[in-house]
Amino acid sequence: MERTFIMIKPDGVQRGLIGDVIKRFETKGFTLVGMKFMAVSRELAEQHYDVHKERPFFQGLVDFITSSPVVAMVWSGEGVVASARKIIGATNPLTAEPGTLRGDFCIEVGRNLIHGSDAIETAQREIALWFSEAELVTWETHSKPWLCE
Ligand code: IDP
Ligand code: MG
Repeated sequence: MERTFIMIKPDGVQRGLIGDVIKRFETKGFTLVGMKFMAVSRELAEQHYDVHKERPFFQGLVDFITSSPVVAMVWSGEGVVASARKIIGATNPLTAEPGTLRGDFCIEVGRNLIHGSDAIETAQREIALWFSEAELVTWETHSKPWLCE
C-alpha cells in the first residue's frame, strides 16, 4: 500500500495544532502506520532538506526544524502521497486554498506548519530516513469495509 511521510513542524506543535492535523488525515480515511514526537538533529534536518541545500533559506529552515520538537508520521492508503499534498495545500500559506491545512492555519512560507512528501519516490526516501522498519506498524482498521469497496 502507498505510504507518505508527514511531519508537523515546530510551529504546528508549539501552536497546539497536532490534533487538528492528525484529525484531517484520520477523518479522510488514511491509516496511520508510524508516529513519533521528537527533537530533530541538525544532521537529520540537513538530510531531509538536502534537495534545498543550495537555496538561500536552507540554513534558516534547518535552524527552524531543529528549534523545537516535531511530530513525524507515516500514513498509508491508495493515492495518499498526492492526496496529502492537497490536504496540506500550497507551500505559500497565503496562496494555499481555504480548507487546506496551510490555507486555514498559517500565513508565512517559513512557518507553514507541516511537511508532506511530494512524490512516491520521495516518500520512500523520507520514510527510510525518519523511521526504521520496526517502528512502522502493519494493521487493518475495522472501518476498512466502510471506506473501501
Ligand atoms: P513544500 O514543503 O511545500 O514541499 P518546498 O519547496 O519543498 O515546499 O520547500 C520546503 C520548505 O522550505 C517549505 O515548506 C518551507 O518551510 C521552506 N521554504 C521554501 N521556500 C521558502 C522561502 O522562500 N523562504 C523561507 N522558507 C522557504
Ligand atoms: Mg518539498
